[in-house]
Amino acid sequence: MKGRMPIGAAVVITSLALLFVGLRFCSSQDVNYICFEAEDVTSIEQPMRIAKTEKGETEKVSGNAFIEIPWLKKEKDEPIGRATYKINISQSGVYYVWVRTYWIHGCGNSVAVAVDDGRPMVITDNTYNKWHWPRSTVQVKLTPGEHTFHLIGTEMGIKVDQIYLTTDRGYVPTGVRTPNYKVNPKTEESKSK
Ligand SMILES: [Ca+2]
Repeated sequence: MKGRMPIGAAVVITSLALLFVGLRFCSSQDVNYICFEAEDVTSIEQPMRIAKTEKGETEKVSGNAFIEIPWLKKEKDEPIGRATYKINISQSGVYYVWVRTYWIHGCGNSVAVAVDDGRPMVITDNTYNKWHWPRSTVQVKLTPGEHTFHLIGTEMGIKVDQIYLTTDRGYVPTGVRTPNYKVNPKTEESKSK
């Protein structure tokens, strides 16, 4: 028996080794995310439009601007706008999609998102008169390279401040997030000049 490791110790060491490998594996699969301003559009179709925050508004809005669909008279089934964003993904993976929204009531509490030619998926909840991130079950599989993200109007009276795509399944954004991505970097530069 001399020189042999007790079974208990071997199990512990093996478990620790597996845990270590597991942690290494997890850390090598870096969480990737992109967060950008909803108003930083590549293109936008009316009546969806870019709006600025007004003086006296108490809740913080990132970039002091957002996308909105105003209330208007429209024909049934008439499109109510769409914003598109050219985004560059560096790491492939399943991305969980979040949008920071403001709903006024139950007749204006949804927006749809789609990526490339994918089907639109609706994000909605019942939190009103407050900027928030509705709990989202939207996920998209993305490959590295350029993709087109679509924000599609489904109801009027809605606002969208920020968009957040993350490979971290458990992540839940809160408040205003710091954007780490510019859809139109040149436009931003020329604006600041
Ligand atoms: Ca914004």
